Amino acid sequence: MVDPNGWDRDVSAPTGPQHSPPDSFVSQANVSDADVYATFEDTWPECWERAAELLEWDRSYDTVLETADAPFYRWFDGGRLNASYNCLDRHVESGRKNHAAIRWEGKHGETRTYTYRDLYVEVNECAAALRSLGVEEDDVVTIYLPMIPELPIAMLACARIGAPHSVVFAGLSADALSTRMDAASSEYLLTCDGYYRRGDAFNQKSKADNAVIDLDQDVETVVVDRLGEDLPHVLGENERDYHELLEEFYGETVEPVSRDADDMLFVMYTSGTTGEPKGVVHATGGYLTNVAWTSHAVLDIKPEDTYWCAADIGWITGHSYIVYGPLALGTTTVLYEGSPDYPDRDRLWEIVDRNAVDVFYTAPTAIRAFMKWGEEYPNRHDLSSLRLLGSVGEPISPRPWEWYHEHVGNGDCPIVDTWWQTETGGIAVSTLPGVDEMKPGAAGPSLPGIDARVVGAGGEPVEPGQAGYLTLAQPWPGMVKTLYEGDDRFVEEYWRRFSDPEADEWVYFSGDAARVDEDGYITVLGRVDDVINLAGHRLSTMEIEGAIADTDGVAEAAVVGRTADSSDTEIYAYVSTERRVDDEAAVRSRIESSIESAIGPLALPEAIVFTPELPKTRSGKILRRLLEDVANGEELGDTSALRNPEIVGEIQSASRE
Ligand code: 6R9
Repeated sequence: MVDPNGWDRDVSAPTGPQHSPPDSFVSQANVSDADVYATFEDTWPECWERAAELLEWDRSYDTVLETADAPFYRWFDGGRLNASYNCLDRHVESGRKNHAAIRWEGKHGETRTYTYRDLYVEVNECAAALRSLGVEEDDVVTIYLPMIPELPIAMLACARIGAPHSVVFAGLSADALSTRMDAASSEYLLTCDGYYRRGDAFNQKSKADNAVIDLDQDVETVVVDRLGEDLPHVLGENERDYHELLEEFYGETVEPVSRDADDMLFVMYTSGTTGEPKGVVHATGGYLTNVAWTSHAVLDIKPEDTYWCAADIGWITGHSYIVYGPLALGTTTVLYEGSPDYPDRDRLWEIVDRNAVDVFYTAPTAIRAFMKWGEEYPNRHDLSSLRLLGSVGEPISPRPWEWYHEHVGNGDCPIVDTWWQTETGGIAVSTLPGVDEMKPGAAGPSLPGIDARVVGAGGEPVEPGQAGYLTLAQPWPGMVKTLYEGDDRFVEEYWRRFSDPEADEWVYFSGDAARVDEDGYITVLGRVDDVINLAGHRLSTMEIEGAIADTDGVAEAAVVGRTADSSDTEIYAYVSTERRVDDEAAVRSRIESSIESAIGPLALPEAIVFTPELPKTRSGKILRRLLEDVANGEELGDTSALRNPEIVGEIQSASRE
């Protein structure tokens, strides 16, 4: 683990002027009473009942928080509910059946709108279809689909019948898919023939086929025909066409299965500190409560809004804030299939304009790209429908923050810089847009009911301005329930570092470094473990190193992130080969194809630097920290702990080539 005090380089301290939310925003905000912080603190954990009231429960819970098996907390113990019922049926029943639920923006010009009734009908048919294939309650269904309506439909169909879903990002490789299906013993797969990216047709089915071949279990596959004539495909044994299958269940309805609050809603694989992805398990009651509440209190979503989170459903942001949060509140959620710069760099603003989007939520990597492209693109469109902007996934430094505020928000939309993780399920640190001042560069205080603390190596609180480790000192409803691989790894990964099990005191460690100011505003600095945050994708350095080490001729590899000038993080790979390499280009391309097939193209390094040796401590540990400083062009600290200090100069000059 890294000392967080070396991390100040990545995010400049908040320097910009503070901004207050405009009165026009405050007066209409879902939450605008500053007392909410004190009330939640005084009444914790019962305060979370206020959030649970946003849902409809089949049976109300007996206890808000059951701590007997900490850190295996049970939220809303004894309660029962169904997530698909909460996202669909209750809106249909309350006279809002013709309200738009999903507005899909496909490849240029292609759009589809699903009312709540439409969505209800197709989710029911899909649920009936899944049952007919043999899916039972608690069977894990893997969904490997791009941003098409069938993706949230399949998720809600799973939720309806109590089958946890495991959505695998469509851009991941066949190997990555089969690893995840294997880990979850998943025997059902929903995928498609292919999808469009920047106007080109990509084959998805061939990746899915290769994944299934690798598995020991038999798999039933359902294939959505997305590309039609653009990419003809044939169906094999155990494969069904999605639309043909659904036709067999035309108009059929399926009673939503009442799930225990603690029953698993889904598993989401994410990168951890080892090469093995972690299966983060979320429970139905706590997760749905948490995402509905934060959608209401932080994203300020109203049922009559058109809301757009421009993320991919294949990651947690899309699960929580494209699908479950907004649909639980009965709003219209926009689903966008394409890229931000195709056919032109004003594509997103054109969609905001045409749909009169009220709330827009995206990632700093996108905001930095918009800034680079220039204000002429947002200026081409009427963005006056926007009321609130959000940012998630990485630290956002003051300059892009101000640009976003001025050129997208016209200077009068509050911005919420929301810190959270796959494991937190929902937003944990952010300003409340109807209550708090904004400080560009700082995410904000802990949300009401959350206790985020920045601590030193011994768990003691750090002084304001000092860097430390970001922890959550109290449980919260959206918290990871356990890891699919097992309870031991769950305790090890998140709780061991700062807890005192003897005293039954449990503190969650996020893996991030942060700083806190006098007002309790937290600036997140970045990961202190072996996870790289790359344009909103969480990647494990160990996983990439593993893929490189699998390449013929490679002896060892170390992968680090480079984040110069608060710009996008890039992957730098330092590689030593088994023997002298005459044809570096050939090894380089073998390394690249190994990474592509193990993880996917998103994990390809920006630079692969060959070196005769990697810098190592006397005990033989690779000093990644030092390589990180080399990649970032930092001053190198003390290299005396190295067994081979002479290698450093060589690596530095090779890095500059
Ligand atoms: C939601 C999501 C989690 C990691 C997290 C942190 C980084 C997320 C951030 C942020 C600074 C923010 N992160 N939001 N860093 N400011 N507002 O991104 O989940 O993919 O699990 O990544 O992302 O490093 O630990 P996930």
